[in-house]
Amino acid sequence: EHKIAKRSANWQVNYKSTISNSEWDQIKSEIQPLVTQGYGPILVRLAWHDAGSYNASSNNGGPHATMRFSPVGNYSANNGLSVARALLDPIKANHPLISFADLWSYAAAIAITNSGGPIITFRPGRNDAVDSTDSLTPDGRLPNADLGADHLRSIFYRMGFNDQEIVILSGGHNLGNCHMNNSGYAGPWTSSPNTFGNEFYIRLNSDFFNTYKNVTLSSGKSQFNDSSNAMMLPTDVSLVQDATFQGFVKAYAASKDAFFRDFKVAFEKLMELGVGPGLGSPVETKFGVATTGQS
Ligand code: DDH
Repeated sequence: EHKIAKRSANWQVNYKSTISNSEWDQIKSEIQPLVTQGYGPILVRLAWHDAGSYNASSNNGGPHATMRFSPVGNYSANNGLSVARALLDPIKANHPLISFADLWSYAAAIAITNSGGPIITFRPGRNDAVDSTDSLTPDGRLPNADLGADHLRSIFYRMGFNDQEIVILSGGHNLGNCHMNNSGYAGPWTSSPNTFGNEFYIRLNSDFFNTYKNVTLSSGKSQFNDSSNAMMLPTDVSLVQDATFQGFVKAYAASKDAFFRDFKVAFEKLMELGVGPGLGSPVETKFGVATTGQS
């Protein structure tokens, strides 16, 4: 952690002055086909797992691309994310000045922005761990899907989030699927897993326990499925079992606008855990729109 802190100041100055607006736009155009081919959700999961290693009280962890190294890359929570890293590696090779951590975060912001979600502001300047001991965080910093509300609180409070932000960020599950080979869970949360909306909350809020049944999969994992095999994890279900969480679920089921407004803020905070101030000006995330903010 200390190596990162000592290196960051000069590194950021150098970095911000060397990537031009047109190069940022080029990077975005190379990420675009990954999103249109349906990889948006796994790119979001990659950036979230990088940032979600943060510990606010010790100010260590956070988005420094430690997953490139063992042991972090081999933590079971990160199963399957080598696929996402491999998709982005050629873009890093074309643009060696961007850090891995920024590339992952930029790809996630681009995926959400262009999948029907709110416009996510991306600011560059995250530095990369240089080896397996640099910024190393212990296993167990990401949520365990088998557990409940107390566990979610201990994991997300550690990152510096509150109860409302736990519910907001869990809305990441408006995108994507569980894959038996990665996690032992299976299926999408919504009817359109490549479109970001508020369906996750609408489902949790509509007579959930009569619509979904608890099922045990061949992996031994227990999840909740509806008749079309849309799924919820035990941790997702805890969002309606806990009265405080449930209030926020109701609010976001009722208003997609409220969810988008709050998700934008919370996701940007997640992507910047432990790395701001010192980040550069925003870089455009919307397809087909040129970056003007970066000099
Ligand atoms: Fe998640 N997530 N996540 N998640 N997540 C999985 C997939 C995806 C938990 C467990 C799982 C967030 C919070 C939690 C995304 C985004 C976010 C999978 C399935 C599991 C398991 C992986 C696989 O089998 O391939 C748990 C537990 C929590 C929690 O309790 C809070 C958050 C906060 C986000 C976010 O975006 C901010 C996305 C996207 C996916 C879909 C990936 C894919 O390949 O599709």
